[in-house]
Amino acid sequence: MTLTQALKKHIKNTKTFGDLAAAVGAVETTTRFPVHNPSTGELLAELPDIQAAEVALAIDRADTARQHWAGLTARERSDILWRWHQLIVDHIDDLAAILTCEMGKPLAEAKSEISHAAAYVKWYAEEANRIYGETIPAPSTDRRLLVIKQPVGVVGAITPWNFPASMVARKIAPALAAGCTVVLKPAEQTPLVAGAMFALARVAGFPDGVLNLIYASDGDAVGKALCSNPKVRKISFTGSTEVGRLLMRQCSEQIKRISFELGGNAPFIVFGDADIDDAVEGAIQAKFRNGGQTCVSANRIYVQAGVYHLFSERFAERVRRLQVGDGFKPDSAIGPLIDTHALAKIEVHVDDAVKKGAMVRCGGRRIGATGTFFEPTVITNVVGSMRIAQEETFGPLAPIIRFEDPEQVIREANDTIYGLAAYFYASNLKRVWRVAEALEYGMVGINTGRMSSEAAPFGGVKQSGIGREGSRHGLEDYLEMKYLCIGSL
Ligand code: TXE
Repeated sequence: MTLTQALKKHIKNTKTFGDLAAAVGAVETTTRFPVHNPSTGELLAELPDIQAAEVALAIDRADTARQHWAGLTARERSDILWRWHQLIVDHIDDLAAILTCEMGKPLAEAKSEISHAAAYVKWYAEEANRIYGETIPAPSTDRRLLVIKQPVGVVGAITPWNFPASMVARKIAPALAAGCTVVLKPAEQTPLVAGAMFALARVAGFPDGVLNLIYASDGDAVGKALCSNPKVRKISFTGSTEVGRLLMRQCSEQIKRISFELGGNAPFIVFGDADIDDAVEGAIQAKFRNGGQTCVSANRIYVQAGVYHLFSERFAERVRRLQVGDGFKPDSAIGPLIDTHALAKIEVHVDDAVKKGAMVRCGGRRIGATGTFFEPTVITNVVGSMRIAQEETFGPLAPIIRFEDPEQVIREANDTIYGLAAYFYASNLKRVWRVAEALEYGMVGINTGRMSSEAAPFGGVKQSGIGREGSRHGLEDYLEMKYLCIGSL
């Protein structure tokens, strides 16, 4: 059976884990949990539901493989990463189809995510060769002072369902390039594309034990097993701030290294001097990509009074044209929400805003009885006391807030526990610098609604996280620094 056939079988026929278990290097067990297609409710697969004892086995495997992997040359690790990258590119159609099946996003977006995932693997295949140390001018002639970089060790990685392929690549590729071994637990809603990527990694030639996959429905149990095991030296997590807090407490027991990418509440500010058509397109990108289920989604759209009506009209008009439907239909721009909890949350946010005086300009309701579809929604007359202005909605709901004073809007934009991404549109250069520097966020998009790149550091400040992913900074998070002092020369 070819790999492509195996992957197709994995999602189409495999109601039991079957022959792909060996191919993906996943830990096996007898209990199963189901994976459903959110567009149709169809059962896609039943996967092994790993418990704590089996997590310990996976950690042992990663720990045993650690010295061999770290002992290879950077070039050898890089070559395997390159092969993995090429295999991901070669199987983009299958991987995208698996992703759309289990997560629901439109096929074109799924393909773009797979390309993005491949770009991370390529980037870190290159970076693997550039892990440099330092020499330090010594205070006396009989000594030499050096700094070398070494892998952190076994990494526990936990990923979410909203970008189930690119989050896996963004964590695993730098870890492997640094010489770490990995135990990954993908989100229980979207484990299949991770399995497919692991299958390709096996073909690429990663040695046994370097990559270990944990399929599990109970994130809490796996999290505890990873955090409490002294062989795991670092936890890399993307998900909710609530779980991030919990993991941080658990990691504090053994002072484990952590990288966290958590929730956001991104402001998107349109100043009076902005190009309004550009700002509308940027807001569509920043709000509705992935159906609004992104941590960098524009959660609060502030528009200056002079252009408020013009922007709101054009934006609502553009949103009305967005088609919602099954991700496999070519005209679908927005797929389903991930589950019924997400649907319920967005309905609560709409109701709360309407009760407090906001106006629904378009959308506002769930669609149909099958699947978890919600109309793309624009709400105006929003004020800071409404839940949509304070909490991450994580869905296709765009609240528009009017403002007068540029300094006041900066204060409001910063008035949140989060600090991941912010966006603004303006043309005055003095304003551009002032606002870019004043926004308390890890990433600021200026006259753009899209900024994620493998070449740039992605991550947040405040309660949005710790550390950065992507770029050379993302590699540093998987390296320890060791100071060497050579005496008696
Ligand atoms: O996240 P969880 P959920 C935000 C977004 C969303 C909310 C809830 O606002 O509405 O979080 O989403 C694993 N120990 N983001 O419930 O629970 C879980 O199995 C260890 C933002 O899906 O944090 C999955 O693999 N792990 C975010 C992963 O954590 C645990 C993306 C994420 O699940 C665990 C997703 C535990 N106790 C949601 N509990 C982003 N930054 O993009 C769960 N998990």
